[in-house]
Amino acid sequence: MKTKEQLLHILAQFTLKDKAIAAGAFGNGHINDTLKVINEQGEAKYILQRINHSIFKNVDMLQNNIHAVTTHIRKKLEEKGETDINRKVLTFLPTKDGKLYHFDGDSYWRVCLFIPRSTSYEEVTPEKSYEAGKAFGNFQSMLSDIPEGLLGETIPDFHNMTFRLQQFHDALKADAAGRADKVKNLIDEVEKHAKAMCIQEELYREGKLKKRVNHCDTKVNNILFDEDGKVLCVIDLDTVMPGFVLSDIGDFIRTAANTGAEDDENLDKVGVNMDVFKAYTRGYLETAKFLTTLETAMLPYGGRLLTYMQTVRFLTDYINGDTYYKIRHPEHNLVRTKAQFKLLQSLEEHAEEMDAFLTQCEK
Ligand code: ADP
Ligand code: GN1
Ligand code: MG
Repeated sequence: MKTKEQLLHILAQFTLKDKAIAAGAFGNGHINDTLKVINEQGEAKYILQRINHSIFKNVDMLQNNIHAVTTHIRKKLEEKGETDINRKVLTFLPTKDGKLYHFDGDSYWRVCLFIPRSTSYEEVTPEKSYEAGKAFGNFQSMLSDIPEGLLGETIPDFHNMTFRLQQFHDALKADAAGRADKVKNLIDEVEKHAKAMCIQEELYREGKLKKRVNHCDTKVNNILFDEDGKVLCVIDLDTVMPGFVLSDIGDFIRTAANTGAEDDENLDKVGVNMDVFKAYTRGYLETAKFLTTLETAMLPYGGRLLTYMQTVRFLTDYINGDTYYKIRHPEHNLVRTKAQFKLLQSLEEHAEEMDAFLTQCEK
């Protein structure tokens, strides 16, 4: 990591109103480095992020996407007569030479306003889940009329299950870390589920599913809530891009409707929290009015799909020798894989109950 002086020098490249005096690590993300920036009065004023350039290879596209998305949403909020808009959409600050990011010779940096009196959670109550459902449905609705072709795929094939399985098979073939033997049972489970988990791509080819602009990382901690438990803002916009709509219910169910943690070592704790699932679905259906009948019917499948996809992605990274996700110990990706797979099993056990709930919602 950079020294304090280096970080302050990076911050000095941006058009900040307040003088930055310190920046410290913040949040639990697996990809970028996020820092909270303090002013002379000790108040949090900015978020500084080092973009993970080995994952987001086209930083221009990435930052142009984010600029287009935040500008579009800001305009919608203004048209609706919303107040306190700087707490309801992220505000990125340009550099002194008018760029959307700063390159310091080896890393790419960006700065946005810190949203005051906001909190993100790793776990939510059904009440907050309902609010989150409405927020993500609304986020997708606001972006539904963004001009086609304006947003690029910041990570090509990001939520393409067929592609993720291809990467998994490539990892198995190379077995770079010599770990494949050790995880034979998990590999078998991945294979058993593979066909059923690739139906979105098939339905798309048949013209039955369309692509929409999605957030594609609707983890529970990518929402900021205010003091009253209401959603202020959807954050972490790196992966907002065209894809399949199920992504944005799937990742929330995967992270918020889990009675355990994403990397729980105690698998007995891992399982689906049906109250959180139901609350999210109710909220989401209220604002995601654009859904087709087929997409609506597939919402519970979205939870299983994203949990399966994450199982495959963590296992692939474990087999590759931990080259993608930040890890806190050598077996972290394996622990994550097992916890995700346990959640998948629980989601499968509750599939009928989820379908029945959906039918009831539609009446
Ligand atoms: P990552 O890619 O590392 O997940 P995020 O953009 O999600 O990065 O930020 C990590 C955490 O920092 C979030 O979960 C949230 O708690 C906090 N955070 C991010 N942006 C802001 C902001 N503008 N204002 C307040 N808190 C923020
Ligand atoms: C990563 O950046 P973060 O921690 O919100 C990942 C997501 C995964 C998630 C698993 C760009 O998200 O796709 O679902 O970890 N982001 C990227 O927790 O790969
Ligand atoms: Mg995040």
